[in-house]
Amino acid sequence: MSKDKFYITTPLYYVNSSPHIGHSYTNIAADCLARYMRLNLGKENVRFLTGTDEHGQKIQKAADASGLSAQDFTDKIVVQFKELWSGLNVTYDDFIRTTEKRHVDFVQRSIQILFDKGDIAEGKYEGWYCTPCETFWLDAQVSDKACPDCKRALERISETNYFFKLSKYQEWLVKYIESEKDFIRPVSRYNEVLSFLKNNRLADLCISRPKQRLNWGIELPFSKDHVIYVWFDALLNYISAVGQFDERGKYTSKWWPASLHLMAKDILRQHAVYWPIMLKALDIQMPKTVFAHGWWMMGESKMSKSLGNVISPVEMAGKYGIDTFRYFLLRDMPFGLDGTFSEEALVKRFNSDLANDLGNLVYRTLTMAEKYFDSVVPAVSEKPKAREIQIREKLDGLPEVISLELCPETNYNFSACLERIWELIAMANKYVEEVKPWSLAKENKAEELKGFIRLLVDVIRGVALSLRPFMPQTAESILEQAGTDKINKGKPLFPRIDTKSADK
Ligand code: ME8
Repeated sequence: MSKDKFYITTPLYYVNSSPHIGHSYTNIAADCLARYMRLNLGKENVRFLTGTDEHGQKIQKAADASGLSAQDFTDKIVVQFKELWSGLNVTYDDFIRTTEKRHVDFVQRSIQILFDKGDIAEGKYEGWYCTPCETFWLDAQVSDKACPDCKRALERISETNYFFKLSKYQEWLVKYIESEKDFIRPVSRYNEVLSFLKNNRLADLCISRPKQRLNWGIELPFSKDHVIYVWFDALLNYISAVGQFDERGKYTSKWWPASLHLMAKDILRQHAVYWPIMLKALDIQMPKTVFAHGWWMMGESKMSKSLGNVISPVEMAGKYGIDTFRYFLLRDMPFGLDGTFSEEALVKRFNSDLANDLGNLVYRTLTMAEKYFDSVVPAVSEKPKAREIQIREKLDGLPEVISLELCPETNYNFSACLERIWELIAMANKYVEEVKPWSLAKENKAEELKGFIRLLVDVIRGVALSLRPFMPQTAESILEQAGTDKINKGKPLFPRIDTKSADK
């Protein structure tokens, strides 16, 4: 794919229970980048894919517990994901479910290609299995019959299965990663994967499950007794959604290779080891970047469905507003690091960054334009003061600053972008205090007052334009109020939350 196209993906989330803040984080980040790229490259050159991972033992167990068939259960939960994304203004271009025919057919074709070329072979598996993680473990990796990752009880299994020859491609993968510095980001994760690959021999990957143990999955085209391992099925979505194989097994797509696969660090290994090897074996190009962000924590633990310590994004966005929620997630935790979620921290940011800084600047600017100029936006000053020139320089530089922060080299630093925008807001608010426009008015300094108000209007317009990918509703609302020659002041954007009475 050329540089003027952008294809971004999120993980396909398991539908074993409702989405939480962790899932909304990845999708809001992806949405922010997709919106940003649409503004820069044109809507038709951006593809944003999300969806749901619906096969496997974990889903089967959740369906059993709910008393529904697996299909009915997934049909029910998938609605919650779709509603959440529209409720958070997440503008995906395509939503793929791994139970859809387009995906099922594609997966069977892929696996047949790999089988025919000898990269998949039958073998015997004897060892441990962790159902919540859907992961096999060897005797040597296990103590106390507990999963080395999640510490929950393992099951002992012995069965005939099919194995994908990961080991055959290990050396190639090491060389590839070494030659492509942008392939895994951030750098800490790059180093982690590389050192794992250099210090461990990859075991071949068991890519089937006997139907007697699990039949909720895609059937192996060359064995009626097996379904395909959920990870092998799910990863292929990134290509099944955007292209197809021709009769000779050559893959073609308008969008592939992906520009960016987003996820958290929990599933980096699948994306940075299994996935490139699967693609290589299928003779398909590598994605440009695999980015693993950090975790939202609750105290000391990761927020997770299986730990049951989740906070509902629907509740947070409902209570504080969609853009407040988006702002908080993108601003509070640098992309790539972990962070602790707390409602208290969210309210604090609301009151300081949104009510005091942004909301205040917009409201006071529009109020002054209304009061002093009858809502008509005055002309730019012909004799700007040094401080005004400085503020304008900061304003004019914003797009460039943001473009430098939103790329793999700088780890898609949403937080830094917002920080830069807020520096401008702070400069403008401070300038209002310094200039004291009410005294300019009193002293009849009309020219100065005009230039001053025009500068502020330009600042809030520029802030709104820069905020479009991050806080789309807020940006639109500011532009509706201040975007044209005639000001159209609305209500304050972020009325302060009274924490004292909220406590009571
Ligand atoms: O792993 N903090 O699905 P999943 C930040 N189906 N992000 C979090 C998070 C947290 N506490 N918890 C979850 C799967 N996430 C597979 C993926 S892809 C082909 C198959 C987000 O439902 C984050 O993006 O467990 C993480 O990688 C993903 O949800 C895991 O979602």
